[in-house]
Amino acid sequence: TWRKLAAAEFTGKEQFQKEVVRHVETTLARSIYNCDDNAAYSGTALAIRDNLVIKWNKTQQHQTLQDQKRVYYLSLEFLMGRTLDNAMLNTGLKDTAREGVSELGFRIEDIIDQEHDAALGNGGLGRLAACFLDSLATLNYPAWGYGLRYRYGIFKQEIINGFQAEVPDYWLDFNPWEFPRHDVAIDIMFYGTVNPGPRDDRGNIKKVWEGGEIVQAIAYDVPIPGYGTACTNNLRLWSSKPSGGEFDFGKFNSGDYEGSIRDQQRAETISAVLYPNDNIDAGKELRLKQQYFWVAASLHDIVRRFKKSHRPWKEFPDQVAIQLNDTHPTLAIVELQRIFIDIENMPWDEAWSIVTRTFGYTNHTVLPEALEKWSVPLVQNLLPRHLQIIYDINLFFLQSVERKFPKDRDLLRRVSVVEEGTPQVLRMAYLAIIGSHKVNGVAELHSDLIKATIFKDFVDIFGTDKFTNVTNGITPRRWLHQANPKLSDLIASKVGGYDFLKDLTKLNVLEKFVGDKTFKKEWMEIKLAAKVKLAKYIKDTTQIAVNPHSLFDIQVKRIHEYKRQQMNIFGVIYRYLRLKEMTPEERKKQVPRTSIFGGKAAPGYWMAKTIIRLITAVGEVVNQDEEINGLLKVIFIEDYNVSKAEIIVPASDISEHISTAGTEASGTSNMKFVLNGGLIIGTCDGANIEITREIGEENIFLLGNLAEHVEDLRHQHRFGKDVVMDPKLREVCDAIEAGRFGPEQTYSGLIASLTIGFDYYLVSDDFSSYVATQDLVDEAYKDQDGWATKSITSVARMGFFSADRAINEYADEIWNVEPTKFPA
Ligand code: 26V
Repeated sequence: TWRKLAAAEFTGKEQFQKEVVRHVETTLARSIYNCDDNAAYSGTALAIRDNLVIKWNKTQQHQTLQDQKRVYYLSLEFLMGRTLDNAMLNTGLKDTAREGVSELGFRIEDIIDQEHDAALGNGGLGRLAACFLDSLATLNYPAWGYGLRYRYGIFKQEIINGFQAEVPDYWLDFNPWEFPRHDVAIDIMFYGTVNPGPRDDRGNIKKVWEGGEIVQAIAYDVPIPGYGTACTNNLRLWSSKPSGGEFDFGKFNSGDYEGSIRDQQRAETISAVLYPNDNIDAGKELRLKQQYFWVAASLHDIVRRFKKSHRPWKEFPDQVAIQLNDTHPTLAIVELQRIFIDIENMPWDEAWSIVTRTFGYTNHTVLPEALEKWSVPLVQNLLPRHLQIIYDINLFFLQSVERKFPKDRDLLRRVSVVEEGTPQVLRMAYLAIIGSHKVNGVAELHSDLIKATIFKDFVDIFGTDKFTNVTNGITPRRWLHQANPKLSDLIASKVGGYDFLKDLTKLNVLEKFVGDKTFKKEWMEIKLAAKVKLAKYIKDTTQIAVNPHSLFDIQVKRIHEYKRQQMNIFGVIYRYLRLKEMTPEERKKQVPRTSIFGGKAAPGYWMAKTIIRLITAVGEVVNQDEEINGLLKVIFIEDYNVSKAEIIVPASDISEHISTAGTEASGTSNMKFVLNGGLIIGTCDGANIEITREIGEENIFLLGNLAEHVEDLRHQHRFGKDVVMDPKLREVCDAIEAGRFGPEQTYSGLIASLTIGFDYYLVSDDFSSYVATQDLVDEAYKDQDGWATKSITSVARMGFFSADRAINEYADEIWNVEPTKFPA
């Protein structure tokens, strides 16, 4: 009977419509006579969700039956954005839905637009995790993501009087994409003490961690549909709540109502908010609590699943691959070792061998301020048993180093997990390296740099084979097909259908058509339409009119000194000063430009906030300067996020990726922009280098000093005699200091960073190259046909940057997993 009654997916428009209406009427208890866009979104989402869930259940059953090795991707951030559109496209239901809702009186675009972004991440690292989930499912890999279910994602950015203000992002009001699993509840302990316990089988006195505070982890599951496959993987997010009931009834009954709720709140605080820092480590206790809470719950889950297979422990690494997305989940290494030795009574060496064969560690940054270091007293207090295990891991590691490199005391000091100082701190990256079998960087230059600099000693100790590169990638489903359907359709019409979305190297067929006049025209019309759409968005949100025929120059990413938005805005000021000097005749020859910025500053990052203020202030001056007459507009797009990126990315003529060489590990928006036919102005940094290699030097505008010269230049800034600022940059600084963009004091810190701050990010060294390269961009843009050739050729050569390629490399080189075979 059950089998006969099993839920079935709907097919076709009528059934879809019936499901939408049923959900609006019964699931939501709303009248269909006052169904607005929002109710229509809910109904549509719930209908699509039903089909997704059926696939999801089948996938999970099938994967369990197949009993293959699984991948677990541990990430504190999953920057998912919206789900509905992606779910419809991946399951092939979008046309059905479009027609279905249209007959009900709605536009699918309006419905899609109702959804709140799932913004559980800061930037590149979190979005990479989301792209990887899409690829894992699309390629049929049995994979789970594990993360935290933050009640508040990254804050909403508002621009008030030109300055950033932060507003909480409460996104869970209506979230049809998650399924609470109240039966998957795991007790997690903090604090407490370690006491001697009974003897184990080998006669050693056991260490017992006890008496701590207990918090419960509740699983929330999110289905992750692959594109054009039934495979629907699982993203499991943990939410914290107090263990054992909502209230302390003792306190409650004695009248201490507030006290009874306080414990509840303390527990719930753990998963309450995403830390909004990107590339900066603040070392806060709550953050460490988040990390352990999530890691412990995830490992408990993974170990429990393994135990159900009744295999011997030594087969654990044949069934389980765990990838650490940066050092944030490094405690997983310690926790698994603890489970093995304290709970499963395994000897240390046997346990450690399993642990190290299980984990892989991905490094995403070389910036010293982003490398996690936890204070020893903090860890001692919160996780006393883990600290002991870390000391043992470190001791055995240092002993092995001593055997290999006898009497090198300084080497031992350098590679120790424990860094001396007051207080002592734990270097989490070192622990991650020691506890993993592979360590990878995210672009070639970055992987080379970590081997040559921050992890050099570890290459000497472990050998070079432990270190590898997997260049990042992006999912072409969301970043081309979903964000830019017209371009995707045009490409499909030339390369023989939509197979390129599953094998992006098929784009190379496009090169045949670079000489095709009508194709080129259509190509450029699609770009213009994307610019018109962005211009409309800008008009609707800022009231500023921008000319869609001007050159759209876009830099959207987190605001950070190393990413050098300051260099961009200084360049804009320089351009403005030149335009002001010109005669009307000279002005007529200029290429009109719209400089578009977007991105959030970490709330405590004062310099980044000053840079935002300078951008908005320049906009205020330039946009209303009638003399300039539309030759230059400066726009700051408020609250840049994934769904806004989907509007912005298709609309660039040129995008900026101008980090100081050697600082941007990879960058991924660079790939998104090029895949959408935009060109790049950028430094020789991160994935820009590989993009150049793939698309050809003639198709990218490179500028600035190379990574290999950065150290020398910094040294010169600090110790060189008579360091003079680049005269063009001097002129810009003078204009700022003359108060042309508001009170000069507002920017004194920013100017000081270039002078008495020794210009750490080398703006002064790269500025004239930057300005000259922007002139080349103008020249190139005057030749629209040549520009179109560059654009098409670049897209044709972008196949390498699919996240599918990256995931296949991880699967082969690091995880040793195979895709699941599904019955036809
Ligand atoms: C670090 C920290 C430190 C502790 C507090 C919160 C926090 C949040 C995030 C991070 C990690 C920053 C590293 C990161 O996002 N790296 C970026 O990773 C991208 C994907 O690999 C890469 O494309 C970017 O170049 C890189 O900056």
